[in-house]
Amino acid sequence: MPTLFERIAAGELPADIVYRDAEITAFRDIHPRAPVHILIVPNKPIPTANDIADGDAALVGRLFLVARDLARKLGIAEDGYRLIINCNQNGGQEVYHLHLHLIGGAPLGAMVGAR
Ligand code: DGP
Repeated sequence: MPTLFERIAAGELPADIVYRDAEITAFRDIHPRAPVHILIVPNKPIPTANDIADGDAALVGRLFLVARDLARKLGIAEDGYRLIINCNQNGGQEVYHLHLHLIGGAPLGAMVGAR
């Protein structure tokens, strides 16, 4: 059963795609937490950060390069932004397909919410 994000990457489900190549797709988060909120995903399913294999090093590195380029393209690079990967229950992960959140366009406040 393909994951939600695998289906978006394959073009089977609609999304506001901002970048796509053979390995990586980036699209706007459906529930944005800031003026810019992009999800950058590998096209192949890697469920969580725990499941990143040694052989995925270049692919995971490229997620960050795409984030860097999108931050510039979307005009948030200079003011700054946050990159987040949530893992499993305590990390608040909702979709079990690895994704890098690129969030910016406004001051983001504390790194982690108050307890
Ligand atoms: P996380 O908690 O790290 O697993 O974040 C999952 C994010 O995915 C959350 O911010 C909302 C977003 N999301 C969930 N379903 C969809 C969808 O169908 N389309 C889009 N564009 N984003 C989605």
